[in-house]
Amino acid sequence: MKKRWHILGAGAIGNLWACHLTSAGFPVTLILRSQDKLNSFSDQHGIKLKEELYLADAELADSPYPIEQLLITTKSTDTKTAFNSIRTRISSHARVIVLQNGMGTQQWVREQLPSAEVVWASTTDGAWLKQPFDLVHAGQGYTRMGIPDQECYWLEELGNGFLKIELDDDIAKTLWRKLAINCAINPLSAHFQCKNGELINNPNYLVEMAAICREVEAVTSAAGIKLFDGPLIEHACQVAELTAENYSSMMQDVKHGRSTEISSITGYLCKLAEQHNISIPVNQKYLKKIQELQT
Ligand code: KPL
Repeated sequence: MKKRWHILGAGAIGNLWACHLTSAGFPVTLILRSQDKLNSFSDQHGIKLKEELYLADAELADSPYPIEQLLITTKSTDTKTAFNSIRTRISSHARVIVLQNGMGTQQWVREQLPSAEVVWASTTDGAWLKQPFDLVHAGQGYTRMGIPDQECYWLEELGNGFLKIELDDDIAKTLWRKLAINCAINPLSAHFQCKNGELINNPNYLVEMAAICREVEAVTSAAGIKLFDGPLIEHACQVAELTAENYSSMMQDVKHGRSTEISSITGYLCKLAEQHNISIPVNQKYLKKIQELQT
């Protein structure tokens, strides 16, 4: 019998991974936020995806069962509160995967669990929930995962479901690349309330995107991080083109009045810029604009 995975964060990616792990033969438990959510889960006992029902269990954070394997898919900005709500249940030698946008929380989780194996992960899969536990896998991507400067043999066990998984021996760089692209696309699309594709079709937006990219490169090169071979703006434009018809996660959060991940995306970059004494006024401007929308 394979060991159970607990999933903290039952948004679209958490649901998608619950289906993947179930299809790979793991028992899965979703840790839900409220009794209402738990009641609505209990009606179907699983997650619907493409006419199939993937059976899983669900519980609240205060359930007594110990956690040996934990996948964290909360929004990066919710991580600390969610983690603290189950902290006493997590075994000190647990296997943990942190699969999120943004940066900062991966290091934080590792510090909280010094004897655990904490894997960092980044995905390009696209998914959304039609309603709770009724999932659409909108874009087949891949998930890269690894532990910085360490091998992790058990990750191979995870590859038998339907998602594409790649072991990454430079996961910190992968997360940086994702962060750089998110800095370029997310705040602009959220501010202008537009699809990703409009950022490259509207010359005024493109000028802003290019300025953001130059600032990101100034910070990463001061911090000794090599992003891409070519300029960041080229990669950001490629992603905007490939996802032209999509609304970024931040644009959707703003549209629905939800909190955004700006503090662990542009906010993380701005903190690093400050440490290196680099001025990044365009990123600062959008950090402030998006923060203002949330207050
Ligand atoms: O990761 C994304 C997001 O929306 O958060 C991008 C790459 C911008 C695709 O929309």
